Amino acid sequence: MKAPTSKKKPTKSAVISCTKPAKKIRPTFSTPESQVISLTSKQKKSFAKKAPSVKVSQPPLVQRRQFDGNKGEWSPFRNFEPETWQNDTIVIPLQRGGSLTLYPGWLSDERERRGLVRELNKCDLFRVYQTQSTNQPRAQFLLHKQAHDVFEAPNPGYDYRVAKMKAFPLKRVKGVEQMWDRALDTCQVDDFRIGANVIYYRGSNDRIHYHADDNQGESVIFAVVVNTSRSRRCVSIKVKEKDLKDGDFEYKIFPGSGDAYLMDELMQQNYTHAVLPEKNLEDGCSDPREARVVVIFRDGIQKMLKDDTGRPIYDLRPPPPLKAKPFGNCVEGLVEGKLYTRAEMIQNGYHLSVHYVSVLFCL
Ligand SMILES: O=C(O)CCC(=O)C(=O)O
Repeated sequence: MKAPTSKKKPTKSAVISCTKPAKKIRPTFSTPESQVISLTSKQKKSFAKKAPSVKVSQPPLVQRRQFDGNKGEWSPFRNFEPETWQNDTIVIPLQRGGSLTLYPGWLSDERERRGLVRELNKCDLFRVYQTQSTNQPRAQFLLHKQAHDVFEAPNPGYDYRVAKMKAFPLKRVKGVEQMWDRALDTCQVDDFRIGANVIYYRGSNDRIHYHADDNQGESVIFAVVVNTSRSRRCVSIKVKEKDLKDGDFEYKIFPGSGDAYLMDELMQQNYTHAVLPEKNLEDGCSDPREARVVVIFRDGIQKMLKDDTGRPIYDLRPPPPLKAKPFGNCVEGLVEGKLYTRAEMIQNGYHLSVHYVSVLFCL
């Protein structure tokens, strides 16, 4: 694999867009249309109360903090002005190995981004996967050039231990198909052998925990942020090893709509990353204004999958929060002595009750 570089000429507007986005190319659609329409009246009231006074300050693109081995503590997070620029990209070499490259304004055409969000809202391909019987807090699917139209057939996929995700044909989402070759060019690879993974964070509570993309020999992980809120989501990057060394860095990046970033294989060996949740609404519901759509082009080892462990979902509104229910004979739906699966208990919020262990059995 050749070292990924950008062939684009430096443009001032792109450089500026990483800290002070140019109004024209920045998206103004921090809440996708479909989600505005689908708000409950309670959520609308909560927005109405907040809306006039909310000033969303845009975070810088990168922040970092350093570990002081003598004191055994971290410095505060500080804005990071990278020294290494290649054309209009920012290359951050990571001292434990690997690198992170940022491409501010990679998908700068707002119409293209809006079109893709509309297409995704209508595509009916999203699925939710489970980790230990709990729904992962995001919706996603995979696209691949070689995937068959018949979903039941063995298809290329992404198997990241807890979930097996089989690809749909790339042509099913024209907006991603259009981006594919340009992404290949930026990453300087011949193909994305794992595919393009579309992830939809439906609201503030949708997220991805700390992990490394090291399941299928991932050598290129190129994330294009199609849509995010003005406050942007934080992608946090930490050293993988528990024992910290003097001088270790931790990073926070805040890619805006249209920005992209690339992680390499070595980074996956030495660091973990996460997309952190944002603040929920006052009533505890996940805030749909914090929805985020990202397309992740992955190269690595191709794997054919027979099964997919996801469940299709057609409603991209944030799922309701898990509720704790008081225990007692009057608890709706709860039958004393009945057996419940772990998933049922979590779904209904019974697991949060301090008494459930005395009468329920978790299978
Ligand atoms: O949404 C993102 O920016 C990152 C997603 C991610 O961490 C992953 O798919 O491995």
